Amino acid sequence: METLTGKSRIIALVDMDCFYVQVEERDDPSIKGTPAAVVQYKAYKGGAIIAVNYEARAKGVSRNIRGDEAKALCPELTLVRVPETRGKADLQKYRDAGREVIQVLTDFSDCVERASIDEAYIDLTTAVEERLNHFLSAQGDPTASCEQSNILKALDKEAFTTNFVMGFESTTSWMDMMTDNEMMMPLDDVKLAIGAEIVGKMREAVFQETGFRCSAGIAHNKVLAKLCAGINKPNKQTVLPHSSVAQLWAETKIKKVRNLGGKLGDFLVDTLKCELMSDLLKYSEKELLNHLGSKAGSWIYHLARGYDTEAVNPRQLPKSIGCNKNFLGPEVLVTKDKVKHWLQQLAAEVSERIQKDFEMNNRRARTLTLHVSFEDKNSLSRSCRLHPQFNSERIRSEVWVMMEKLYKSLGVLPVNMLGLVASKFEDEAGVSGYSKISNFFENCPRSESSASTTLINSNKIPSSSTTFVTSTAGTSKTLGSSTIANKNNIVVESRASTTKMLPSCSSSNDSLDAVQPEKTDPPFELISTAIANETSPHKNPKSTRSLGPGVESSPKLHLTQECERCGKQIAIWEYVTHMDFHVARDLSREINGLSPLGFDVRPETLEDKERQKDKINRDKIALQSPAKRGSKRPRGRGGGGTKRGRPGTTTGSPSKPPVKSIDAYFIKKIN
Ligand code: TTP
Repeated sequence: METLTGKSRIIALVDMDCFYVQVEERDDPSIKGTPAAVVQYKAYKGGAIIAVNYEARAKGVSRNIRGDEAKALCPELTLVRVPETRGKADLQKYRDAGREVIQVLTDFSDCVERASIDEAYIDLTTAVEERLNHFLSAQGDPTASCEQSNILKALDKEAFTTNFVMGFESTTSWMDMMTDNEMMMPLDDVKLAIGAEIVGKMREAVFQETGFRCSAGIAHNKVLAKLCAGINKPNKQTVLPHSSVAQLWAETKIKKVRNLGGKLGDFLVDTLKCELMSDLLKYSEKELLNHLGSKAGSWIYHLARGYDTEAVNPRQLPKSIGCNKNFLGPEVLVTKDKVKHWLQQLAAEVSERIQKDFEMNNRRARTLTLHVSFEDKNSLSRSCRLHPQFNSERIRSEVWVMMEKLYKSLGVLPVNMLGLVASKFEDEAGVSGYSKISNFFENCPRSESSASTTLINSNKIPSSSTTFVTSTAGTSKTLGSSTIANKNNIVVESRASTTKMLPSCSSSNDSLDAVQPEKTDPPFELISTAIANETSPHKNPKSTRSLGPGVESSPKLHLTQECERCGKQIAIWEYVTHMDFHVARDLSREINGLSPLGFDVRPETLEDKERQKDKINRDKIALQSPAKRGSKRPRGRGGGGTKRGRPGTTTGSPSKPPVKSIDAYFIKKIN
């Protein structure tokens, strides 16, 4: 039942207010309180505005205009330019600032998912339950509902000064309503109130620790928490009791909802004629299943009623480190020399950042992916293994080797985007699925230079792809692949030679690491088809037929591996190809300004949920690995090792028991 309702979870989404401007204001306090905006590349019409503070917004300044126009609108406006290194925007200080915030959030829950450079989901369920039990056991009979009103009265009112409750005039009227109807008081709402108290403390701690203000949403799932966070800004938080979902949905356009910004949302709007989320209620579950298939249909049916079960995946580090550079109009790169120059700049940036990441997090990227977009709108990516002893020089030459190979097969085409992404991180200690699985292949030769190429059209994802695989004693080879090349179809040309499995996958991203704001949705139907065609040995008999002797008939060797992107069990010899597909799809979305997160990651069945839980547990264990515990993490301003005194935390010990930390924030109340 809980699977369907999902009301017992308390999820928060914390979103920093006008983040880049706040970072600049902290660097230069003289601009605080005055209109300010951050621009990138000031040369053309005063630069592209990428962040605007609320003082400037009040004067009509927005991201849609350029710096010069903004100045005309608001002459007192300060325009701060993003630093540039090697001829391109250098976002490192914003990334570091985002890390500082995440660090504070992890004091409150060990289930924090960094969702973008300035946003994170926090599963507060355990923290709330522990606080609830603390109150109940301190007050006698834990089942008596009358005790619940005492809990509400005991909450720290100071934590609610910037709190709003959807559907209620004020937080007080919500709480009064609950205490006046003690017998009817939904425990879920009491939990939300406790969650809101924790979030109030958490936002204050973020301010005390970093100097940054943020807003938050508190609800029973990620979709609702995300929407709520945007309702009252800046420096406010909004709670959504389940009873107010109908009100929210009556005001919410479908395309604004997380994961509905893309094709699935288009289908609901254009074909099912639903503009608002509440319009979806006119369809029965059966009708939605008929229109959308079981997975999307069921998800939409439940979401329309305010239910969603997607887990918060504890992840504080980006899955990939990458950067890119666009060359538009007259800047398009037409010569090899120019491409080489820019690739060297990108390689230098990536190697600097992965080196820093290694020092801070004790993990190494194992895959390097080159993304190239051509003027004719085609895009292409090529990956290679990163040598464990990577250095800047080595990366530069690897990148150029990949580019040369592309030139060899395609000729010299004008390039309008170059991107470089390091991904598939492994803990230095080697505690990873990779090392465990690779034990099955101990005797196999490994190729450090195995590479695969994926060429995609910028507007589509693979509609079909057939890969022919052979496998001998654990070594798998892709012998060839079908390729379809035209303007509307993507070419997936898999040329991997000797492959080995990797447990993780890359999600390429320009400036925001792998954690982009989730603005929109991937093309749902196409993705499903592509995954089905491309990855399942059951659905693609060609793959299984061509396996070497003994491989298919040895189920005990666990010859499938769960894809951490879509949760499917993938034949291990197809894992690399499968991951290439995800990379290609991510790139396609990125180019279209979409989220790298896929609808296909949504847990749907109980089995999916169990898998998700297992994964969370595994992730938690991984997070507590000795390598991680010993790693250095940024603290305080500037991301250095210094740390200000905080209640309940121990200097130099990044893995703290979260509850102990939380208790410290409530110390006066508890004692
Ligand atoms: P947002 O969270 O979208 O916005 P914001 O933090 O500036 O403002 P708000 O208070 O409304 O949340 O983006 C976070 C940062 O990401 C933003 O400060 C700058 C950067 N960014 C870009 O570089 N380009 C973009 O197109 C957007 C939307 C954001």
